[in-house]
Amino acid sequence: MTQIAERRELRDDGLSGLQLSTRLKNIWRTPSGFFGALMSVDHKVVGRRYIVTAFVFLLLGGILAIVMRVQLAGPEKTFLSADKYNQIFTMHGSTMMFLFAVPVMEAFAVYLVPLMVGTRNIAFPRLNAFSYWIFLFGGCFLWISFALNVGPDVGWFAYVPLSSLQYTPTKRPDVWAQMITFTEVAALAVAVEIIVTVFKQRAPGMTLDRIPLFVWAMLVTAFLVMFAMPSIMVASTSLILDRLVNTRFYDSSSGGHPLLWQHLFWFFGHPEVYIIFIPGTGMVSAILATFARRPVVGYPIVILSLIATGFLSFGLWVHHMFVTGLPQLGAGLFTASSMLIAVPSGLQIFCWLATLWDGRPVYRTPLLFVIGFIVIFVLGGLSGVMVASVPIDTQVHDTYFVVAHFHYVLIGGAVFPLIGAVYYWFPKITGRMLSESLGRWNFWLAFIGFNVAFFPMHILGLIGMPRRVYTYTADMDWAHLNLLSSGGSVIFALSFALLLVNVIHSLRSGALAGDNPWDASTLEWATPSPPPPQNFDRIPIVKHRDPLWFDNESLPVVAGLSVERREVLLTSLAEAEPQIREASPAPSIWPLLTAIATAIFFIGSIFTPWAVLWGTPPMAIALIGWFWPAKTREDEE
Ligand code: HEM
Ligand SMILES: [Cu+2]
Repeated sequence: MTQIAERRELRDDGLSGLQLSTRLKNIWRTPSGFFGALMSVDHKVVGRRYIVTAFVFLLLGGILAIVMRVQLAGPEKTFLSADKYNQIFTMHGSTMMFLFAVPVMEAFAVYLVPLMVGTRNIAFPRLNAFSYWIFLFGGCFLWISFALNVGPDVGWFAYVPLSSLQYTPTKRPDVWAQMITFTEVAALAVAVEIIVTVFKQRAPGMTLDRIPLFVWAMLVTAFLVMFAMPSIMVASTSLILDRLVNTRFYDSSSGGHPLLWQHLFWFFGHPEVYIIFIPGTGMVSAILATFARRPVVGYPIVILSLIATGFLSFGLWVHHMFVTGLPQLGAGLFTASSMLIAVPSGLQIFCWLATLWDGRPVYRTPLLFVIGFIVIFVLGGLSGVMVASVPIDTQVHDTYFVVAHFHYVLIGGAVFPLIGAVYYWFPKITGRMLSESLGRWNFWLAFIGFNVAFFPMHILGLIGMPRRVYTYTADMDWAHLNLLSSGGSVIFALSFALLLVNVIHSLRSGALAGDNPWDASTLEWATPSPPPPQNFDRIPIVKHRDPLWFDNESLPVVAGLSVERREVLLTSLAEAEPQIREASPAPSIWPLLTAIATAIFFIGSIFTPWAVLWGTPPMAIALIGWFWPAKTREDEE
């Protein structure tokens, strides 16, 4: 304390524009060089890495999808063996769910949420870096195992007893189970960061009812992650224990129960689809407001729907288990709750339609993807309400009808908004625009390709084709529809190739974007594109839900933050009143080292329980390095 009194620290109110900007840049920048890059704790650097890595996994998962569709294009093809097919559909489903869909949404949040709430970095930036590394190692671990022919082959939900030691004595289910642990640790870390960033680091004046809808969506998602992920980590860890040290969690002959697996899995698995879909709705709301040229109709309704969806999503997991012989009352209850959740989703859709109706829509590529989303997602919702009914589900369970249904909701509900989001935020992230004409081609190929690929699967399911079969005979009459579906898949895949071409072309020679190319209303567009390391030279004061539309000339700002060290402004939870200036951690190599130690621990414990013992000291050492107190001044009021 005495030191502080001795010398006045330099604050941002003592500097002019350019001086301030250069000083802040120096304090907040990521160290240069390869080693420096490994130390980065900048949410934009980590977010970008996260997004690119998740898209690489989309590419890998997509290649597997095409490989499956080649095998199924005609009867009795021998392109893939049954064993390879099992590994491939498991790898496809697991990659898409755990390495693409959830991480990519979190990645966008890591990049965008701090910008949107007007702060300089995410909360717990080192944890953020750790989260990325752990996700990367988990993904590589799964794919390297697959390359070594120990890729999991028990389906993306790895049901026992199939995944038990008795029926699958290889290491394949262990690989799956540990991949889960990696990715869920990463997801939980990001969830905590998002919640704290939104609750404590919003710009002054951004009261709860001025938070952008995308941020609200990510906040609700973060809570879902916190409550859902532990369930599957418990499940996968007890599976490993059963397999490795002979516990009997899932063994009915010794008092365990195989259905315990299904309950634990789906208590996570159903909220999981909302963990993927709710961020999609946030993207949709952001894009719609900008291109309909008006705020989304019914802001409070949308938020309440998000929260209601979040709560309800934990009350319907048993609809995945209708054919396990439930008591009738239970089946009725879970049918009702499954249908109930269509209500808040429907409300949101009406709010979006009203926004379009009442706005002056500009049909640029991001908006096209949003409209594609509405059409496809509603179709997926319809087949969803169908399978919520026990008699229908009993009929179509484990058929291609279900494969059609969940691709409609997953790709319609998450991938379409996501590609729209790529077109929308790419200029902010890279400083360059994507080509609009390629974008239109991208959209139409995706929309047509998707429907041709997946609509016929409904019919295939209804005429009896089961999922997870590696081939079928000619006399089944499934050949034509399968061929059609495979053709559609190729068109759909081409649309992604076009996106890649567009991205590469734009990175080389795209038009420069400027700060706010779409004339959008939220704070991320108040920064240069791409944003500088400190995000904002001066922290804005928010007086309106759409600050850039209503305070357009010059945003009011707060002054008084240090320009000698990394500092963020903490504000109160509801009213966002300034409370305290807090130091924000500097770059560090320890998150990476901790992640390496953790990875060795996780992978080692597939082979021997002793890994838990010898795996701990390196982690402890890494954590001590991570938390070693640096000399920083105390936080000030
Ligand atoms: C190029 C686009 C895609 C195509 C052509 C495609 C195709 C397929 C096919 C044919 C199956 C069924 C395999 C079988 O039951 O024999 C399947 C399963 C699955 N797909 Fe996709 N898919 C695509 C994209 C996606 C995306 C984006 C996601 C998630 C976000 C996803 C999630 C899943 C899941 C969870 C399964 C279940 C795997 C299992 O049964 O264990 N797919 N996909
Ligand atoms: Cu469900």
